[in-house]
Amino acid sequence: MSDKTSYETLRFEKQGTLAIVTIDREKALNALSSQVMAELVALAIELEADESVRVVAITGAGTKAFVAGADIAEMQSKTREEASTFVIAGAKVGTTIEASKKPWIAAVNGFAFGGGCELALCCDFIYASDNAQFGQPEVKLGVIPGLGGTQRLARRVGVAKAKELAMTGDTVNAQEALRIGLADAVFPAAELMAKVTAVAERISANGPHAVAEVKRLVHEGQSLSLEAALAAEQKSFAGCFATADQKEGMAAFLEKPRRKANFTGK
Ligand code: CO8
Repeated sequence: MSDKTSYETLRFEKQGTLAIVTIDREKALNALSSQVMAELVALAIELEADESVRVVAITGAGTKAFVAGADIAEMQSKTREEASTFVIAGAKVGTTIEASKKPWIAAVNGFAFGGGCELALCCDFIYASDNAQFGQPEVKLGVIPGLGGTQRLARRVGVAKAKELAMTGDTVNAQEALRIGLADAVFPAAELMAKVTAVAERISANGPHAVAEVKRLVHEGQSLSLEAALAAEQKSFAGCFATADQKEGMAAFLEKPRRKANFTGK
């Protein structure tokens, strides 16, 4: 695993089985430049290959912003073709996180606007600090959300609420985000990373193959019929019985005295 010097716009650290990725452009409120997006994909691929990492959290440097959007200064002069390249680079970040076998938690520690809100939506769930704010203000700039704000947001908060947010560009605070299902939990800012670490530890104690399958099935099921999605779940359930983790998990439960399972992800 490379160290933080490999990346100019990101920092990361490992706390046990949790990798914490920090977008590190505090002066620009951690805006997503092409460089940030390329580095995020490269780091995500590195973390995927690292068996000691079971959960990834992503957050923003400083106390003000998670990510205040895609980099407006970089986008301003783009041609249609250049904008297409830019948005495809953003899409790659989203699909890399979604295709990861590891849970990604968005630790939203401030503004999550535009591409920042959309980046959080690519993660498996969103924990927010009580000073967080969410919004899709792209229409105020004469553009639309391009990293899933018309799609992942609608799937998460419903069609009408997504339209309302993306048409008005209004922002919502953490409590409202919680109420509409955009944030999954809200904590005092000082406690956010401790809560993320705690949930990551609970997930890391579980069978990695099973956790990865939950992620894959829920994600893929969004674009399948219920019948097809349930069939995929049944196939995956049976497949678990060909893993060492199933043998270990059930043996550990049934042993007297009962013991904690020691999962290997095999
Ligand atoms: N891009 C570039 N720089 C930014 C961005 C941004 N999105 N947001 C803030 N900054 C910079 C400011 O320009 C400023 O820089 P400087 O000090 O050099 O002038 C610095 O960060 C601090 O910002 P402010 O002075 O504006 O700080 P405030 O506390 O007054 O305001 C706000 C904070 C409310 C967050 C304000 O900065 C703001 O409104 N930012 C823009 C929010 C926005 O419109 N986001 C959407 C951008 S478009 C987008 O995300 C498209 C997504 C789809 C792209 C698909 C590919 C990824």
